[in-house]
Amino acid sequence: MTDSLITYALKDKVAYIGLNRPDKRNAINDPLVDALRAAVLRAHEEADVAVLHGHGSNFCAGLDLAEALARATGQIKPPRKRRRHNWHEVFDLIARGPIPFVAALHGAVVGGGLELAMAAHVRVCDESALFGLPEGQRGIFVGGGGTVRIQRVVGTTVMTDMMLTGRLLSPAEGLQECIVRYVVPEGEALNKAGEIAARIAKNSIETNWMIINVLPRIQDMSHDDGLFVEQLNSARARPPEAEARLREFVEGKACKLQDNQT
Ligand code: 1HE
Repeated sequence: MTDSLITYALKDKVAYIGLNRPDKRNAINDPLVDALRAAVLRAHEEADVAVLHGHGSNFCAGLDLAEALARATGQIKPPRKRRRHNWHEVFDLIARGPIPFVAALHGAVVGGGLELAMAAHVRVCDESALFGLPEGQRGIFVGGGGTVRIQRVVGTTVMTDMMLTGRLLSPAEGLQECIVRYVVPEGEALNKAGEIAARIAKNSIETNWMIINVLPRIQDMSHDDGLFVEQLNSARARPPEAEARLREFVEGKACKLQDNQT
């Protein structure tokens, strides 16, 4: 599927979803969010892992500021009834859906673009990446789940600094703050993300689901509740796929952990 705003390709069990509005630096407007939702739901159905990337020289310049201005000046009418913010809905489909997402980042990864990236489970960037939250300069506030998702990863101090100063973080700083886990030479982020996705696709689908759905929920729980939920899930993880995988190891047919090095 290639529509004007989002590209979609399925390779083996990995769906590649590309933001495709390079002339506007992949800024996110409502039609792009709608197209992203359709692509994510399609990947949920037919892929075991997805890679999120941006076409052109940037991953994403965040909220479409022209659309935001049109909304602020009443050229775009607000909906008659309140409903869930469409970014929250779509980013949560990524973050808490049935399959892991790997983000391949380069160029500007700012504002809502950073919020989108942080909805992915593994993030890779190349040396051209710059991470920022320039909402203060634009007179707006984060609205794509950043207060929850970004703040939990980088902490209040770093996020407050990013928002108050609008300073752009380098790939090395991104690594230090766990915004990304891998930094690769310029132009290599998509390849690396594809490699990581292919590896994740070899895992049990059930364990992948638990990793991305149980871990963030336990993070919000008390110690006691967390251990309880862990027990429920580890008990559930056994048959039937686990049995086959455990047997494979016991019979010496499983791949060695040394093969996992990147
Ligand atoms: C845009 C946008 C956009 C570019 N909305 N149109 N985001 C920002 O504050 C980032 C704003 N963008 C930039 O700072 C720069 O564009 C970039 C550093 C990303 C790239 O610079 P550059 O020199 O490669 O491109 P450019 O010349 O600035 O922009 C090219 C075109 O993209 C130009 O349009 P044109 O018709 O004049 O060619 C720009 O207007 C357009 N463009 N970025 C709309 N963001 C739900 S809360 C989330 C809150 C936020 O996301 S705040 C962060 C907003």
